Amino acid sequence: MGDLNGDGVFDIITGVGAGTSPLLRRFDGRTLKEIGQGLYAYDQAFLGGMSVSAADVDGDGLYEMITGTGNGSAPHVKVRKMDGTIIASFYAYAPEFTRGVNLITGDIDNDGKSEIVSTPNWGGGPHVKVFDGKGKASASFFAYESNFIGGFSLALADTDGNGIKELVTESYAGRITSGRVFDAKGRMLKEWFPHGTISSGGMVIAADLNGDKIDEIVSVPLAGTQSVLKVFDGGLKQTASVLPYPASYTKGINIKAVDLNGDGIKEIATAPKAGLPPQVRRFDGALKVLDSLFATATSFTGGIWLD
Ligand SMILES: [Ca+2]
Ligand SMILES: [Ca+2]
Ligand SMILES: [Ca+2]
Ligand SMILES: [Ca+2]
Repeated sequence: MGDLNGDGVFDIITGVGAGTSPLLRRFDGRTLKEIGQGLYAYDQAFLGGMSVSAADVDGDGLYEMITGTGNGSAPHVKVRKMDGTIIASFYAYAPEFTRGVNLITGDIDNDGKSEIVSTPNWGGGPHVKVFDGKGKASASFFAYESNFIGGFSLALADTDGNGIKELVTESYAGRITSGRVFDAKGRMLKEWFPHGTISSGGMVIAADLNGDKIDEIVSVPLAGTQSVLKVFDGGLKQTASVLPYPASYTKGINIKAVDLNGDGIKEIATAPKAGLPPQVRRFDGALKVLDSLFATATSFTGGIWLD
């Protein structure tokens, strides 16, 4: 989401998953009416899905729409103004790599313009690249061993409160589950092990959960280990942990930081990935449970995605 038309309200941009043409649509956040017509981010025949992000990459106060191709195409990134005009178009990795590219955006060098941070989809190695809005790379580094292809989770977090976000990673399955913090140039600042010596991997998100302008880091293990949710402070010290679901549950949790009560401080929403009724729970930064709801019929145990 991002403010596309400068009215101060976040607008909604939607992409599509694999299996259908890569249609990009814009909706006014105030009226929920579609802005203009949907447009194809890539060739209409491409059915590999796409990643979509919104960020102000040129510092004019309006958000641009940034897309990356999904599996089955060269790793093609396009940056568009709200009216659809393409202002950058580039390959994040060699065009021979056809598993797709994931994108995350944020201003990580504090110049008022968002960078575009790319990672390859699974199978592409832990190669992180940082681009400006024109597609010029400012950093390129491996977050883990270059031959590690298990994948990893990536979040942007200001862990020291200096107003500049760092890159925080957590490795997926296949090595000891390692959390790492990098600066915008790819220099590793810290490493920690959020879940001891497990090798099933974990995922991270980051948000300021207590309003002190330092982002907390939230981690959950992937499937295969007890699904415990942990919060770490900017110094990577664990400050809270909770089992959102029964202690025997090991199939993994989707997590998302959301500010549902509008106080400017984010809460954490959780949902089981599989094998449990679709109970979404919400916790504050100290992991005190705030509320629970069932996203669909309680008999459905296929897992719930949060967005
Ligand atoms: Ca802009
Ligand atoms: Ca920047
Ligand atoms: Ca920082
Ligand atoms: Ca904080």
